[in-house]
Amino acid sequence: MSDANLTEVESIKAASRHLRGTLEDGLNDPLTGAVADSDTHVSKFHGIYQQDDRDLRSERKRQKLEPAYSFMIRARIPGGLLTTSQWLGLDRIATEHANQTIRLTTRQAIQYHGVVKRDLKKTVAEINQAALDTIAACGDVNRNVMAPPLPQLSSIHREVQRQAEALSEHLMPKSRAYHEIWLDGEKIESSKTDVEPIYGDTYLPRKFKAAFVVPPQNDVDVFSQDLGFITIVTNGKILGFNVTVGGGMGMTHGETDTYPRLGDVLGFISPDAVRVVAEAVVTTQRDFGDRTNRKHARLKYTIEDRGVEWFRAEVERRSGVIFGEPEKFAFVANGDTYGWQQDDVGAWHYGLFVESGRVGDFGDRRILSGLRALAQRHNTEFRLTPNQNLIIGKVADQDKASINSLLVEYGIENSAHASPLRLNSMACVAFPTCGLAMAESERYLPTLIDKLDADLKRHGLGDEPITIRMTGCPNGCARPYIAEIGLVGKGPGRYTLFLGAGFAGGRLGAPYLDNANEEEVLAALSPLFEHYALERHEAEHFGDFLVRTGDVREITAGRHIHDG
Ligand code: SRM
Ligand code: SF4
Repeated sequence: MSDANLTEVESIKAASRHLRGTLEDGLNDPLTGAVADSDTHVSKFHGIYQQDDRDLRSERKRQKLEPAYSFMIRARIPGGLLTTSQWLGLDRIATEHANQTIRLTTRQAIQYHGVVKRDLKKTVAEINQAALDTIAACGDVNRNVMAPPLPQLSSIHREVQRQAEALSEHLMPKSRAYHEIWLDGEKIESSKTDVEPIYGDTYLPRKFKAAFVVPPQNDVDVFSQDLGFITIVTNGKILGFNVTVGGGMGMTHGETDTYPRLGDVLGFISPDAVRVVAEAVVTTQRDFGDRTNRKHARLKYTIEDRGVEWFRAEVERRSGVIFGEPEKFAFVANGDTYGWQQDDVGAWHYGLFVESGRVGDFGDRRILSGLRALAQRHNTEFRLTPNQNLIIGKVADQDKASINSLLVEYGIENSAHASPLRLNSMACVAFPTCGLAMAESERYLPTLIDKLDADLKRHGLGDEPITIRMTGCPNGCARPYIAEIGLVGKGPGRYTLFLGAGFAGGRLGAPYLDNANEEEVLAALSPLFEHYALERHEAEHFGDFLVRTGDVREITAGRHIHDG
């Protein structure tokens, strides 16, 4: 492949001297709130995105001011596991340097929004003081490794969490650039002294995502991951993992060669083969992924183009591991579990619903203050979930009552505001911070749910769990293509409606209505709710019903999504 065909980001990575770029100079330039354009790509590998307030964009332009630049910072938290003292550190940073909120993400991590350039270095340093970091939270590398958020529920979950942490560590970039730039680490004179044994000098062609899952809950949406490990348990012990590859959500409206895709099961491996197989998957994608077109650069297209058989053979060759026949598994749901649950050693865990993952104080619903009070009084664990929620973990019997009263006092216990539809909802960030948003998401979905809830109640479906996810653009950050109702932003107030996905994340939804406004979405869904209320089988989920009755086309592979 000639260098001339490579994307601009490839040249930026190559010239960055292992992720240094000219970031330090940019941080020290007081004349602008931004960093150099090329450094906006480099900073992503350090978990940092330059953004500007899109609510203010046109007014600032009119006044001939530079955009209201600030930065989003994402921390890396394998499996979403935090101590309460780490949480208190994160809370302090949100209050002092960001916009007084912490955003729980769809990958069990957290984000800050609104950090201005002069506070960036301090903020990153304080995140590190909380024994966390932001390395590889973004960029063309392996991102936050997900793991089922109830590790205390069994020894299986605890072991899977250990695997996730080890994999996260193994696939971290080895460049010292992060420590030099953000933590005043010792400078390495020549980039040549840095070595990236897994990634090489230009890292991966595109982002890469990995997750572990423990059936029957598919809370991490394992089929949406580039690389997934489905835990196979027999007689209370982990036998090994079925490996999945080639999942991904992003697509572009109107470009039919882009599509969401669910991963394929490659085969079965033993627990000690996780690391070597993961590395072989990553290096195969490193060497064969398309570096000439970022819209075609994810692993899902490498596999789609070359075939699963080819990919399996290549991974086997590189790893020396021969895949066994996949073991049987079954998933029941891709959402979170809520309320109190007790684990195998008697401790309690409370699954707390956090609407769109936004932890802040909103009128009577004071989530930030409530979680602060809780963390100050109780030495528990906080566990971020893959669906933007939080589990208050490892609670002793005698502390349950006090935690219950705090949840009530701060107006945040689940029953205070959550219908089954809302409990199964997710919305991506979108406006005002996301530079790619085409429509509202986090700020709008709650209102739409109010209206849908009213209609569901009218049809006697108020207690029915239905998954609904919204994104402000087709990139799919809230995994909308595997929600029974998926709404994908197309323009201001306009969405493509996807229907018919599986309740457990095993089937993609089909586009049902394009460029629809609220009225059109409600009008399209109401007769489908009515049909569902009248003719569903017992315990049949909405998405399955729509496909069985032919109301919606069944999608058997992502590449067919545009066929209809
Ligand atoms: Fe995402 C880009 C937010 C999970 C697919 N995502 C972005 C950016 C950084 C916009 C940008 O590039 O300028 C968004 C920042 C918004 C903001 O203001 O904060 C953004 N993505 C998010 C989060 C915060 C959504 C949320 O509401 O929680 C999630 C952070 C996860 C984390 O902690 O790491 C988030 N993004 C996802 C997921 C879901 C997942 O990983 O399970 C996906 C779909 C799965 C996938 O990767 O295929 C996802 N984000 C994308 C894409 C499309 C990638 C593609 O292959 O086409 C982009 C755009 C891109 O990469 O060019 C994107
Ligand atoms: Fe932004 Fe689009 Fe992701 Fe939403 S789906 S956060 S609008 S990139």
